[in-house]
Amino acid sequence: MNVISVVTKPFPGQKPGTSGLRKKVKLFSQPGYLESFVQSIFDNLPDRQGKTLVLGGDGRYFNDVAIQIILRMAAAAGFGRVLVGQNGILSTPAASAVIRKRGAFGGIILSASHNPGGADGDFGIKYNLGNGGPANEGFTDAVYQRTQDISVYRQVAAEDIDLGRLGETRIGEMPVSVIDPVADYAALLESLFDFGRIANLLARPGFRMRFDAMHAVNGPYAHAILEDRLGAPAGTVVNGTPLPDFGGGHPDPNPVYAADLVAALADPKSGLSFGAASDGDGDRNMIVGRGFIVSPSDSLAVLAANHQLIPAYALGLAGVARSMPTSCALDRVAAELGIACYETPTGWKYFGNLLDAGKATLCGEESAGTGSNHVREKDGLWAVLYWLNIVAVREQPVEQIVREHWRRFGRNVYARHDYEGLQTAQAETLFAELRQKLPALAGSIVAGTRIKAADDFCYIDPVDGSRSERQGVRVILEDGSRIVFRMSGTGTEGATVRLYLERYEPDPARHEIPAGEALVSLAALAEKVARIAEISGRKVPDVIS
Ligand code: VG1
Ligand code: CO
Repeated sequence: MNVISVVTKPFPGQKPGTSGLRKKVKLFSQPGYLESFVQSIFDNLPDRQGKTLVLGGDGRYFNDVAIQIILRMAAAAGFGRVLVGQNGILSTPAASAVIRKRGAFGGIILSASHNPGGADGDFGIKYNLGNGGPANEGFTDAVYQRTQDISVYRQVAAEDIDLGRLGETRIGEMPVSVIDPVADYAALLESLFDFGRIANLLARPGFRMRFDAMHAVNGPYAHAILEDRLGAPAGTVVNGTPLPDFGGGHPDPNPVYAADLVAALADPKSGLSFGAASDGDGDRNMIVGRGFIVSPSDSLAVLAANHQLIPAYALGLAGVARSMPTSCALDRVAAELGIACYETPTGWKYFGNLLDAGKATLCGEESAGTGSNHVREKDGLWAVLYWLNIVAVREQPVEQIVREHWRRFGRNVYARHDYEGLQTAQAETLFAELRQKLPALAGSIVAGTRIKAADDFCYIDPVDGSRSERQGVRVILEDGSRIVFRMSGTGTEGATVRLYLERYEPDPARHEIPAGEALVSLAALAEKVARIAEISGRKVPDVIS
């Protein structure tokens, strides 16, 4: 095999964040940038010789170019085979499913998820282990170390291969299988849910669903599963053709970026009763009822509380897990079920050990990512099918299901405020001040409210004992209300600050009050504590979800 060694240099800042390395396409496409990072991954996989690697991405701009580069490098690195999604496409949960089903050594997923695409947008890459889940911090730190002293990368001299044709081909001497990106994943989902019942629901005259794929990767998956297998009428899936720039949109399923879907469900003339959307790489979801948006933290709690209705989970949940900023609605369900509820830092990589060890069956985050032990990633279409299965069995609209849940468990009123693209220096000042204040905050009275505890979340993994520090500042009030501050680890421009607000409301008569209203005083308290508006000059957040 004709392996060429190319001299390269360390590029600054190749440090993976919450979910892999995300940077502007302009940075990623400069000579040697992607290559240095990929070689740094391979250099940390000493046992890769002869093994199988899975490769695919969300189809964004530069996906096709990057796939060909990585194939040439995988061949030079001695992999035995690469399984690549047709046209270079694999949603994040589908990649996880393929890695697990085919017993692959690991996988590379090309995605910047919800970040905008196109030539001026973002690109991203992450490595997943043989369990199908994102590599842990130990691994990503080691990759980052390697990027800082790398001097050479290796590739085979070979032409681009045709990724449009399914079947076997080669690059250099290494076999490459171009696989159907949907098949393994769809079969897995079919094994978890009651497809017969969901199909009946979709055929009911009074039930109309819309799935907005936001021009991102889930289009082909939603077409195949919802329309072809489950018989939803053609047109159920909208924006279903993946585009390299996501049609100029922002494939983040929240009330701001999926405003069209929310408006359609709010309009009685649309006849729609169930709406759903997913993000750039298909791992997150939004569920919308008629004129009613389900808060992601509530969605997770509802899934857990209704597990007995789902074939795959009917026998019980081993435990559940949520990220720290996610509301405690899940904890209340776990307490009633008598199972453990784990609290992890933000990012799916922290759920992997709990899932592998059989400690948790369902996991989720407030950012609309939910999933289970069927894969090791969050899974957008899985959540949509789970909800459809619940609606099919309970024969109730989405809003009623959530309101009944609140009546039973109380309502964890919740909101996340995102301040996007602040100047990095401002955000750093904000967090430096906040962290400095922490020791004095606990026990003090701010705006007439006593603060019970204040800390910077530190996680000790219950399976391998690893420590992750500085995972978000928590301020807990005497009545159990919480304010959390975090710096986003997925953005590529400036710094995005997230503020999370949560207050428990047991009184059903007060469940009608909109979250914004119910959280006004908590938001004011947050401003007193952290001075986000004052420091940044931003009067209101860019996104409230
Ligand atoms: C955000 C979300 C987090 C999620 C991560 C990756 O991270 O808050 O819950 O796991 O995105 O999701 P951050 O660091 O920006 O808050 V995805 O679907 O964009 O890969
Ligand atoms: Co995503």
